[in-house]
Amino acid sequence: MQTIDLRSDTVSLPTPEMRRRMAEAELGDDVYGEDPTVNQLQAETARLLGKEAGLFVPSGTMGNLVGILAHCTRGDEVILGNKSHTFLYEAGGISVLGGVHSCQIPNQPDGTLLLEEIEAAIRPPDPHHPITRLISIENTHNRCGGVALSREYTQQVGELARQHDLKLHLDGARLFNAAVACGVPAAKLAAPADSVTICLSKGLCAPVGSVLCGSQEYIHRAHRLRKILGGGMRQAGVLAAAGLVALEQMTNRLAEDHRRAARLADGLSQIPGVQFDPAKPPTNMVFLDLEVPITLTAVQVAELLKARGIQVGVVGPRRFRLVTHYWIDDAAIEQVISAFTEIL
Ligand code: TLP
Repeated sequence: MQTIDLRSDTVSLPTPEMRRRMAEAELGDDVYGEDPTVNQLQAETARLLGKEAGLFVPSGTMGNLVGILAHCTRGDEVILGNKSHTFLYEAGGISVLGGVHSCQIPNQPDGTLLLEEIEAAIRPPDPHHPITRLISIENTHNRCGGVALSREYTQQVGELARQHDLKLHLDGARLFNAAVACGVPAAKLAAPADSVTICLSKGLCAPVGSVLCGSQEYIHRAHRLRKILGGGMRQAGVLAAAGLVALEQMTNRLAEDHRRAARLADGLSQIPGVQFDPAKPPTNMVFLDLEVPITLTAVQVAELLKARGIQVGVVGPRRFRLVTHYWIDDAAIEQVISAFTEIL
């Protein structure tokens, strides 16, 4: 039985073209800066995001960690959302390894942080306090349902950061999804940020890797931090080759995943007791809750779905996350709707 895996877009396998380019990639030792394919990926990502330089890292988690540590030193503070991936799901790395304190502000349902709340969180110069150094935002925002932050909002946060002499980091793990949803190039969404991490291995299907981008000088610092963390890779061009295909061929098709997420929500909305939060999937994520008259728990439903070859993310006692990606086609969406309908 072929599995329909909606747990995350991270489960997406590389495309045949990626496997071919990986096999044929020109390689060198990237710790010496000599892997031409890695260099090409870094330059191409930086160009697409309108930044001076890029750094290939093994994961989005390392991209954010290196990205934040390249701005902050021990005792500095980053202002971030209480639902941000960095705060919730990166094992506290910025504190554990960098001694960076975090100030968590409530994420609004649309993924934003209120500007007045950011401003109020900026510390006065007082030896009792950590030193506010950085603001970090996320686009699309995972735990807020895959919502995209607008260009205007990001600009406002960027202006606020500059007014207070702070830096802005953007966790753009799914920035290309946001670009599609907002109808603007990714570079425009990244422009107000001093640094941005994008992931190649989520909706873009590459097997491994993220790229952190920023100024030359910033990436120079980040490069050293990546080495400290053990992220200096050798013939990494074999991975970067897939990343190049991701940038060339996969960013332009993400609207398909968004369309399928919308169809999935539409089909599931016919089932009494199924509720959506947000009400309409903004990008490739569908968050749904089981309400009365449904009595089954999310775990029970997930088991019944699994027996039918469907895997979903359980993110609460009565809550699921379903993520569409390249390997989920229209037929799979209809199959998932039918399976949920039968079970519930
Ligand atoms: N998110 C994963 C899980 O960790 C939750 C997922 O399945 O969505 N930033 C954002 C916004 C992310 O969603 C993720 C991964 C990361 C960073 C980290 O990327 P990786 O998994 O490559 O370290």
